[in-house]
Order: sequence, then structure tokens, then C-alpha cells
Amino acid sequence: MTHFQQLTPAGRGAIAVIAVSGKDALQIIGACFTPVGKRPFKDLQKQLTYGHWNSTGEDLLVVHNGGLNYEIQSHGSQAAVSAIKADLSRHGARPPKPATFATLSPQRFRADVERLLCESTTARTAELLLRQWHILPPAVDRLKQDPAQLDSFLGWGSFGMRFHQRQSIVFCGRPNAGKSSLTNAILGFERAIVTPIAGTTRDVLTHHTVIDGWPVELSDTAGLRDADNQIEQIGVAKARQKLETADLIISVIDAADPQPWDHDDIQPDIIVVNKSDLAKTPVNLQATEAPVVSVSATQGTGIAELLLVTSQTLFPKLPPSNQPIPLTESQIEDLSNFK
Ligand SMILES: Nc1nc2c(ncn2[C@@H]2O[C@H](COP(=O)(O)OP(=O)(O)OP(=O)(O)O)[C@@H](O)[C@H]2O)c(=O)[nH]1
Ligand SMILES: [Mg+2]
Repeated sequence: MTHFQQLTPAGRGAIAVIAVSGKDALQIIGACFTPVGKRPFKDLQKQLTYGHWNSTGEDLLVVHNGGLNYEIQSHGSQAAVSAIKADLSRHGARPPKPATFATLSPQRFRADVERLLCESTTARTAELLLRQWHILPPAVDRLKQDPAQLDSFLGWGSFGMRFHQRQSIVFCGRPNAGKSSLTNAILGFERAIVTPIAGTTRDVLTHHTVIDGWPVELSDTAGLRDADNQIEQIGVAKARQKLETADLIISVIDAADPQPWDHDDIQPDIIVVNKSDLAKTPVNLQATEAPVVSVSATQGTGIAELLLVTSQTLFPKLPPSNQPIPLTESQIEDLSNFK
């Protein structure tokens, strides 16, 4: 059997390297690749062969590493790499089976961390990943043999898979509660239109930012109510759709006009009582386990506390500095087999 495997991390990169090994490697590459000078690839027997990939016309280099082992070095775009892999598959080469390319090797874990490091967007996530780059690969063999350490490692699965991914935070609440004002206050610029007219926001407005070092996407949504207006109805439907996939839901209540929460299907993770500057008496909330934060979006009070509570609700517990943690679903799956 002939196998292929991308050796460079997926995603951004100037160059991609795809290894092809096995008894049909020469023939399979020869069917997809034309060397400069047009002599067939199999007749050249050179260590480095320059030419183009037939299906895409891209210029690339094929390196013979001895024996049945070759490397295709191409432009690193996702499209170029996908086309090469698809052509290799079509001619009979196979991606590695989980067990055949030593998925549980320290090198593979190191490659996982390096890929995530390349994609990291904040200093905090990069720092945590860099720490894992040092401690995770050497821990792999130990974890396979020590059930207690493996349990503790797997216990960090939810944190390890999420902290480097952008978390989706969605604001919801009644029209006019101040969702757009709050979004703008956190972002520091006028992302959303604010007016005193209830039903101002219709589309879901998203923006990327960073809260306490965690990359997040903030979404401002249309106020939830039974609207007669068709545009507003669509806005409410879009808001509900966005809420379904949220990692964290923040419901915004107007302190000057508090209304009972009548959306049992939406469970907020944080409740913000906004317009604290207008409230004469404290708002009486129904019993809730979600933390409650009082803010004034227009005056900026309470925003720092809201950001702190948001960070703590997203990631209530951080791993000790020497704790190896799983970073991908497949690391969890593969190591779970040793339980
Ligand atoms: N006094 C005071 N007014 C506020 C505060 N936050 C928002 N407002 C005002 O409340 C009104 C509605 O604010 P928006 O931010 O548009 O409210 P919204 O929840 O996005 O409303 P919809 O888009 O209609 O759902 C505007 O006139 C804001 O200036 C606040 O903290 N204090
Ligand atoms: Mg709005």
C-alpha cells in the first residue's frame, strides 16, 4: 500500500510538504506530475525534479528521499494541497490509518501543538500552547502507562480543546435593553446603530475581539419580542439561530424597565442589568444561578467587571503550569483507548 501524509501544518503557510511512501509511489506521482523537459517522471531518477502538477498546473518540486519515499513540495495554499491529496487518492494512495503513522507518538503531539500555535491569535493562547509544546510531547508515553495521570489529563479536555478556539458570545434581551450600546462599549467603537426606537437592530452583528486574552466573537442581536413587522420577525429568528450555537449567552435587562424573562428555551450564562444609572430601586430578578452584573453601557460603569465575569464563566478553572492537557478531539480519542 502507498500512503501519503501532509508533513507541514494545515492552514496558513508558504510551502506545503506532502510525503508519499510505498511501492506505487513513483507510479502514482508520475501519473499526476509532469517534469520540465517532458520526460516521464519515472525515467528521471533524480533527487530533485521540478515540474508541474497536472490537474492544477501549479509549479512544484518532487524530492526523492531514497527507497520508496518521496516528498511533494508545493505552494502552501489550502486549494493546492487539497488538489494534490485528491489526485493522490484517486490514483490509489491512501491517507495514513490512525495506527499506521504512529498517532500516539510524541512527534505527532508536537506537530498538533505547532499547528495550533501557527493559528493562535492572542498572546495568552500562544503562551499556553507554547507551554504545552514543552510538556505535552514528553508526557505522552507516561500518560499511556499511568491511569491516574491519564484521568487528570483527560479531565482538562474541555478546556484544552476550547481555549485556543474563538468563543462565540451572544447578547440577547428585549428590544431597547441596551444590547447594541453594550456591544459598542465593549468594542470601543460604534459597531452597532443605537437609537431609542425599540427594534433598531435586525441583523446579527458580529465582531472579533479579545477578552482577558481569550479570542472571542461578540454578536449583537435583534431584541426578542413577538413582532408584527416582517423584518423584525426575521431578525428575531436570526437571533435565535445565533443563540443556538453560542458558547456563552449574555442576557441584557433594562434596569429602568425590567420585564420577566419569558424565554424558557434560552438559558443565559450571565445576566447584565443595564442602565444602572437610571434605576431608582434594585431590580428584583427571578431566582437564577447565572452571575448578575450591573452596568451602564452609556457611562461605562461595570464594564470591567462584566469582562472579568465573562472570562471566568468561559474558563472557570485554569490548568496548573506543569499539567499536560489535550488540545484536539483526536488526542482525547486516541489516548482514551489506554483507559
Ligand atoms: N441611560 C442609559 N441609556 C442607555 C444605556 N444603554 C442604552 N441606553 C439607551 O437605550 C436606548 C436603546 O439602546 P440600544 O443599545 O439601541 O438597545 P438595544 O437593546 O440594542 O435595542 P434593539 O436593537 O431595539 O433591540 C438608546 O437610546 C440608548 O442610548 C445606559 O446604560 N444608560
Ligand atoms: Mg440593538
